[in-house]
Amino acid sequence: KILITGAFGQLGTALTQALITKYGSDAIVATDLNIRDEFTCATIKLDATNIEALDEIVRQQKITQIYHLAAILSAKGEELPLQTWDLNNSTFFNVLEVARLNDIKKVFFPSSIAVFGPDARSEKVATDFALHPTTVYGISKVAGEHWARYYNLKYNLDVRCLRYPGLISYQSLPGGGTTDYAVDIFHKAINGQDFESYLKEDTQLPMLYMDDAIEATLQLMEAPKEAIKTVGYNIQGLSFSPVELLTAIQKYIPDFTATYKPDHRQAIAESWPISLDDKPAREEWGWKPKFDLDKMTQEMLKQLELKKNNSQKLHA
Ligand code: VAH
Repeated sequence: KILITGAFGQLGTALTQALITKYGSDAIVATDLNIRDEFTCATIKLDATNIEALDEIVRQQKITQIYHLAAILSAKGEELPLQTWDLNNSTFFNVLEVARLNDIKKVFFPSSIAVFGPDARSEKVATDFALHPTTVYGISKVAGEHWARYYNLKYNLDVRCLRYPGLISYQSLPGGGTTDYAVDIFHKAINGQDFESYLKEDTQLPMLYMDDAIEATLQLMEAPKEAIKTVGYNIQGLSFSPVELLTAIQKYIPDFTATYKPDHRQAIAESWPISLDDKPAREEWGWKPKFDLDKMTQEMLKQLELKKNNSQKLHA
């Protein structure tokens, strides 16, 4: 059975559903600090900082794989640096220890482009470029990659990591990230509201539509162990700036407008790459994105329109 921590976060909401669709509800155990009746699988309240509680669920539910998604993201992390370091690091350490002691077959650790720093602010940053993170979140992701490598080498624990760009999805609102503007903007467009961007209009960032992120995650986790040669794979979906995303949306909602009021997240965004080289992911386990800016924009607007109509019917 597969255990997911942080199952109700932005990535967790979509990935848990995808795992249920692929393996069936009985094969999945969704956990989080705050749970909702949203999935057809077992859903259990879990504080992942509590190693005994985690160990108990792993043994009781006969878990064989763990997807550890619980974490505080980049922007929120800068408001609570010590708590973020402690929560992100101690929860992953608990997952690694419980996995080692319960002979877990595979562990997934979501890393991030946040592992890079300002010296990597360029195009096609290599997977083996120096990691000089300047956010606590990024530091915790670099530490996570090193712990993954350590447990792989010392205990032969099969821990696999992807460095996600900013994720764009319709299933839930993101929380505490620097790339969240690229999700919020679609909600504003659908609701006929103007959009205020907390990043400068020309700030390019690597992004990924959630379907591609899910596909990459399942491909990575299904690949034969000998194919995995890298801890922390770069994957490049698409890179765009707020004004490029606005223009893509205006193709379908012409009178939609935006204003730009950069805040503390501008400096975080400028410390990350513009785009990534993802040759290792393509060559070692067949990574290949499907969504470009226009296809993602169409899909997001369609899905959010559907959600809006359904909720209106519900409340009619
Ligand atoms: C964040 N969405 O903004 C996350 C992600 C690359 C960005 O790690 O913190």
